[in-house]
Amino acid sequence: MRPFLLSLLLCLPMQAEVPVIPLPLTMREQAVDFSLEGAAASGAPDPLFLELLSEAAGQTIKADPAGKIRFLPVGNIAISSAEGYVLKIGKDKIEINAPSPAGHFYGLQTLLQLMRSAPRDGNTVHFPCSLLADQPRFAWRGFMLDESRHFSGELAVKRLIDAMARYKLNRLHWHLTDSAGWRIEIKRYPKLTTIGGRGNESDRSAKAPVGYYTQEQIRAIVAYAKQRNVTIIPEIDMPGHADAAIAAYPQHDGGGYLQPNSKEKWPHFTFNPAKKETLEFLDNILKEVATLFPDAGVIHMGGDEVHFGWKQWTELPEVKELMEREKLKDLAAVETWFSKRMAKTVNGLGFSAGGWDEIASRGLPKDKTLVFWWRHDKPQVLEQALAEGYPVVLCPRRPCYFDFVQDDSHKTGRRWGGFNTLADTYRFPADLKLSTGDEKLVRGVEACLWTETCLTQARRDFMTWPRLVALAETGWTKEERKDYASFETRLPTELAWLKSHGIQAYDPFAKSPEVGDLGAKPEYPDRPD
Ligand code: TNX
Repeated sequence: MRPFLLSLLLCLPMQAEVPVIPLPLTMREQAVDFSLEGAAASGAPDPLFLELLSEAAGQTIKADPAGKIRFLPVGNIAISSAEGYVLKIGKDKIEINAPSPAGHFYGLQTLLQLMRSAPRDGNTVHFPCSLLADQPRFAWRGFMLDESRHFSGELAVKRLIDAMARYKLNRLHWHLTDSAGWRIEIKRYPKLTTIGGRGNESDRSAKAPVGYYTQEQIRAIVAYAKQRNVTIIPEIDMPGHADAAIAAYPQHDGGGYLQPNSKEKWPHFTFNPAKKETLEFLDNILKEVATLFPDAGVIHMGGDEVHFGWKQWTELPEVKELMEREKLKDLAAVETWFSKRMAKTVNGLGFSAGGWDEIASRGLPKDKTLVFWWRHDKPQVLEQALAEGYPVVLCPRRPCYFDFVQDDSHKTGRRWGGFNTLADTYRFPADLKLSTGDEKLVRGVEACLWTETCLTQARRDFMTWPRLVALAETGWTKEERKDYASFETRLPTELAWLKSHGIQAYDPFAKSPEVGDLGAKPEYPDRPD
C-alpha cells in the first residue's frame, strides 16, 4: 500500500452499522466471503492472539509462517498513531498492518468483533467489509477502580482487563489505598495490609477478613494487562484518605475529622504532612510501588479533599515548625509544600506525578505532572489547568463517575443535579467544547468506579457496564463519527459478549432490575490468606 492510500481511506464513507465498538475511523463496505478452512496465523506477536482468534473462529488457529491471517509491519502505510492499524479482508487472506504490537492487538480486536457477528456458512464467514483504517482520538482511554471501599480481587480484575481490551481501553487507574482499606502489599511495612487491609466500607469489625494484593499477584496482573495493551497506573492516595494506613502505623497520623450528625467518621484522615519519618515512610512505599509498575509512566498520588481533614494540622509540632521555617502562611501552603515534596520523589523515580485536580494549583512541573479533572462543578479548575499548560485526563463526576445511578428508577448510588445515563457518558466530552489547543493537552478520558455502595462484584459490574462501553467509544472514535443511534444498534451484541464473559451488565433496552446493595453482604474474593 502507498502512503497516500491511508488518506484516501480516511475519506471513505462510513457504514454506521458496522458491528464494531468502538466505531472504527473508516471502512469500505464490501461483502467478502472468507473461508476458515485450514486458517492459521503468521506474525502474531503473542500466543494470546492465537487463543483469541481460535475462540472467535470456533476452531484452533495455529501459528504458521504461511498462514492466511497475517500480522504485518506497517511498511509504507502512513499510520500516525502507534495504536492504529489497517485491516484488509480478502477472499484468501486477512492482513493487519500496524506500527506496533498495540496496533496489531487492536486490529485483532476489530477482527474478533466482526467475526463474532458475521453470518457463517459452515467454514465460510460473510464479512460485511473489506478494508478498515483505524486509530484512536485520545491516547488515554481509562477506567479507575476503587479497591479500597470494597475489594474486587484478582479474578474480577483480570476479567475487567479482558473486557477493557476488547473495547480498546488502555489505562487501568488502580485506586489501591483509601480510608476503608490498604490493598497493596508493601514488604517494608507489612502491617499496611495485615492491619490496614482489614475490612471495608461496610464492615469495620475487628474480625473482618483482610483483602489485598500480594506483590506477586500485582506483578501477575500487571503482566496480564500489558499483554492486552492495558497500562496499570497505581494510586497511593496522600496526604488525605489515609485512615487505613494510620490504623497500621499510628505514628504517621496527621488527624482527621468527625462529621457532626453523620456516620462519616475519619479521625485519622491525613498523614502528618511535615514529619520527617512520615515523609520517609511515604518515600519508601513509593519506591516499592515504582518497582511493581515499571511501565506505568505515572504514579498517582491522590491529593483530593485534604481540607476536609486537615484541622488538626495546626496542632502538630512538625507542621508548626515547617510553617515557621518555610514561611508558609496557611494550611493550603502546607499542602502545596507536601505535594511538591512527594512529587519530587515520584519524579525522581522516573514517573510523572498524577493527582486529582487539586494538584493543578500546586506549582508542580508541567512536564512531569498529570491532572485528573474530577470536579464537574468547577469547570474553572479545568480551564485554569489547561491555560497553565498541564496535561489533563477528563473524568468529571458528571458523566464519568459510575457510582452515580444510570437510570432514574435506580435507588442506590449517587446523584448530583441528575445522574449519569449511558447517553450522557456517550455524548461526553462534546459539551465541554474543547478547542484544538485544549485537545493537545487533553490526554484523554476516564470513568471512575468508586465502590462505597458496591458491596458485591455483581453490583460493580452492573454499575460499570455498559457505561464503560460508551466511554470506550468516546475515547476512541472521532467526534464527527460518533452516533448514539448507531451505538445502540451495536450494543446488544456486546451485552451478550459481556454476559458470556461472566459480566452481567445493566440492560438499558430491557431496563433490567437494579442490582442494589441493600441487604447485601460484602464479599471477600480470593484473598491471599
Ligand atoms: C469523591 S473523586 C472522592 C472519592 C469518593 C467519590 C464518591 C475523589 C478524588 N474523591 O473519595 O469515593 O467522591 O463519588
